[in-house]
Amino acid sequence: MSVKSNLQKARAAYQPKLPQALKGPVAVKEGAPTESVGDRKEIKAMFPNTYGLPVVEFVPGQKTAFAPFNVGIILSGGQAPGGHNVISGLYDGVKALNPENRLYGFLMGPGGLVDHKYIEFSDEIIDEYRNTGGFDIIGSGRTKLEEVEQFEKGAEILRTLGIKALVIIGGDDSNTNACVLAEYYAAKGYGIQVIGCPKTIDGDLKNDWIEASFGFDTATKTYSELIGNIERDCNSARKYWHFIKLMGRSASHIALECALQTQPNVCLISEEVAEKQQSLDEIVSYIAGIVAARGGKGMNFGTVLIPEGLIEFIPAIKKLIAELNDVLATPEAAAVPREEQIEYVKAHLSKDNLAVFNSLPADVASQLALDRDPHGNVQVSLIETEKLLSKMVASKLAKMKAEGTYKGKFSAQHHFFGYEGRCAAPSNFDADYCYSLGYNASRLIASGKTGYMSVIRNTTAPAAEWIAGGVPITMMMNLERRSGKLKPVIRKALVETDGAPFKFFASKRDEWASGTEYVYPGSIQYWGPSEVCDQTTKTLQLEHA
Ligand code: FBP
Repeated sequence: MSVKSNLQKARAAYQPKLPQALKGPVAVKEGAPTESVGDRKEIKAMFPNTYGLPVVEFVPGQKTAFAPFNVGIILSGGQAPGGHNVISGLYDGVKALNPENRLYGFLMGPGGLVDHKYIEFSDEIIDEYRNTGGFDIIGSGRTKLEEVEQFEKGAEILRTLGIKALVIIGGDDSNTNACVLAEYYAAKGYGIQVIGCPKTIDGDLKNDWIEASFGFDTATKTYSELIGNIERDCNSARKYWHFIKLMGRSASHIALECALQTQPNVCLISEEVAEKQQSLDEIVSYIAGIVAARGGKGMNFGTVLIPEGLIEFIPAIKKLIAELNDVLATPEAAAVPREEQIEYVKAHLSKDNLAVFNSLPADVASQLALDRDPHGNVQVSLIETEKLLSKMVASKLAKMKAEGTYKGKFSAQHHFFGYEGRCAAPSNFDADYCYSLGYNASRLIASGKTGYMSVIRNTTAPAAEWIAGGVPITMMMNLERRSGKLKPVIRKALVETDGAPFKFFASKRDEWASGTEYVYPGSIQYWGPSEVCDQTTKTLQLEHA
């Protein structure tokens, strides 16, 4: 990196805040044995060495001398702001335990572990990346670590480098794999610990113990800045309806948080669509109704937020995807040439699902049928739901016009915000939170833990009051159907329609639909009054109010 922006230069000097308990030597306070969130008997049988471990909390302790040890780290899955700070926190944490300790980074995700591609971090490398966005320090990847051969290849390089613990930074799937790896190494008696770290802008890796996955704060603030700017343009020109799709593969936390920050005219929440068993037509009618009502008052403009994963939550399409996943999971399907796959799929779908499949626009249907990520998920970021919906709204309005129930004008603009926020320079919250997660991971390693996720709680309080510790990953698991098989996975946190953030939104949305109540959050600020620079997300505030 040769030329740096002035912000980068100034930001490099920022010293992230740590919870009080991590500022000196720590002692471990252990809770009671834990149980998984579901399918306890089965999960216990699958994880005999890492099941039932206690939740741990770090409290101030006595200074202890540690013999030198080495640690490895992997960035897994989609980028999220703050990843570099997890690494710098871990680096500072292991060096504080013993300056001879070494930290290695495996390149381009879990694949780097298997292929033995790595670097050793130095002060120079770490200092270059402190408080910066992105994962480019070592790169990330979506290779799924699940085969014994991969585990053994990993163990080979970990032994060669004298690594006693591996930290995997990832979302629900990657942390599930971290737990499987921890269990494998424990069962084999390899003496290699594995620690997970909760990352994803999607915000769907959270539960009673994980208050937020890192990156959610910065990404939603970045999208909200952009949405606010669009709203202001929209309210100035008064001639467009802006359809904005927001990343978040499954859960609608990002869309909901952005709605809370910017007060758009419409925000769809996939989980509500599923709960109310809404059809695509009902969703379109809902939006068209709002467009018509505003048009009736001469307001032919507005803003619609659409969660990326919406399509998968529409019950009829959800059923179709579930069957498609099973149909596509067979070796026979894998052998079918790509150009013949649509016909193959059609020949193997049940009658009802085939009817739904045939009713979809051709590009959406082929997107659902063809592309999967390495975890078997539909690549919803490639489906242009914002265009699909606006097209359908336009035809509904044309019909309403013909019937005399709509008199306005409708012209749409489309946007998709995802990549714009995944590598933004971390907000103060993410910079502090991530640094603390990494530093905390070094303490979990030093206390001999494996199969744990690094957790920092009480995050709506000032950083000094944050609670640091670890939660056994098995505690968050249940069995789910993936690629046609029941697998142990971390339960994904979807938006809860009886939760405080959704309830607040639901109490306001009619007002926001009929009026023009836009809020313009502006860009993330790193210096200035605390109420501008250090605010957590509205979601976190409402959940902890
Ligand atoms: P992770 O769950 O791995 O953090 O990634 C989340 C995400 O940003 C989703 O919001 C999005 O659907 C997906 O990654 C896109 O990933 P890719 O760019 O690899 O297609």
